Amino acid sequence: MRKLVKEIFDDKFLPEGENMEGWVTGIRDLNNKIFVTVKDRTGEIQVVSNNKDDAFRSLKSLNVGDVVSVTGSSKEDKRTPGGVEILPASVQRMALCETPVPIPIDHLEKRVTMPNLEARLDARYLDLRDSKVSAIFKTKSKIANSIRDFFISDDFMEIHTPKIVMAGAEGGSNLFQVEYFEKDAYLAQSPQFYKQMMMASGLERVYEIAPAFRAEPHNTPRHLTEFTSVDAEMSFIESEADIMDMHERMLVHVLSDLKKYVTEKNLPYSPIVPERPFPRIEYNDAVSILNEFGALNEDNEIKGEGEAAIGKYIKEKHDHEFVFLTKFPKELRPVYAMPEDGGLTKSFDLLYKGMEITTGGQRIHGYENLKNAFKARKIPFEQYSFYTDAFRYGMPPHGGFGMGLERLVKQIVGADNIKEAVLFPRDKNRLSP
Ligand code: AMO
Repeated sequence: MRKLVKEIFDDKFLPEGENMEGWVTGIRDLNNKIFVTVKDRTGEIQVVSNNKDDAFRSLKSLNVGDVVSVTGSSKEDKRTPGGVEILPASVQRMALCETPVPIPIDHLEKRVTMPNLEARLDARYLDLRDSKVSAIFKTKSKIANSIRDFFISDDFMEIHTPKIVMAGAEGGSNLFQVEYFEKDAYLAQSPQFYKQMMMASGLERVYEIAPAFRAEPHNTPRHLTEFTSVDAEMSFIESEADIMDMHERMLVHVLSDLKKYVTEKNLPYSPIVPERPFPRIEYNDAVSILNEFGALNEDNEIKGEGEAAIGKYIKEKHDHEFVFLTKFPKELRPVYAMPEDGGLTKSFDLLYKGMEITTGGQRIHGYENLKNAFKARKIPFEQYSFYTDAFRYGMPPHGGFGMGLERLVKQIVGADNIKEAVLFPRDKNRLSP
């Protein structure tokens, strides 16, 4: 029966006749003695043999990357990682790893310089054999689970909305058009319209974790053409502050869960569990601060560099990694944002370590108000009746947020590029694998 490396380490022992199975990660051949490391999903163990053993020749014929089954006994040795090594009785190659490999996989743990990202993405399955890389996806999976836990415990219901849609929710030019029989359709930029329509359904609190698509022509470290959008929408709010409170609680839950997880799994980062409430700055005040630093571009909009400067300012002033930018000017927000006096809206962005990870706010819920907002922007209201009709039959005050999962993961693991946080990322040039 197969024993996992962790079980062998825990028991300090591989019972005779039982085997371990995994990938060869390293071979040290000293002619009359050979050391082979084999890794499974739980850890890496050393197999040692000398030239008098039957298994010696089989071990000698292995390539790094091969899949093997090793049967034998074990010996405790404090000098080896895990404190146990395997003395093989037989070694069977279950699958060959062809040579040369497309990216270096020898001694992955000790990979000194990482091959370039594009080469790694082309051979992602091999790249993931590096525990530093797989750690990112363990983290992402753990975060997605914690988000679900949070929403379930807060009485939110998971929904699944269409990704082939008739119209974009976020405006702008970054819509992917698809041929849909005789019609034009688009890939959904956001579940915005649908999660809002659910507010007229009586279900009150919904969330979705699903792909969203944006035709981003620029290859930047923070944009993908396909990303995972974590969306929430809830009814009967008093203002956007209710949404910010809920979002804070979600992130505290996620980061404290993750803190325990990284310790347990020995992952190479240590997230800080944020104090509540998170710092909040009104958008226009942030603009003034940035003007003082000279960190704004000429259109006076807070973008990448401005976000980084605000993040730094908040870290220094409040020792906090998060900051809400609130009360965004109307012209920077989509039509559905709830307006407020002074040309502002009841909407916010959340920055984490100097990068936007979330947008949210209160939405317009009055049918006539929505109609006027469409008119003011010269958007043809009738074309959106599939959405706006939901506001005619009892739409409660509501709001929500959309958070980019990969942006959150990128910031937690400290990756330079958001593509590090996607198994098989998509950008303008990459459609494969
Ligand atoms: P927004 O367009 O700001 O808002 O998107 C919400 C969050 O999604 C992430 N994001 C992206 N991540 C990677 N690559 C991209 N190209 C990309 N575009 C967006 C960001 C961003 O903060 N409907 C609103 C949300 C709401 O108000 O509920 C929306 O989509 O982290």
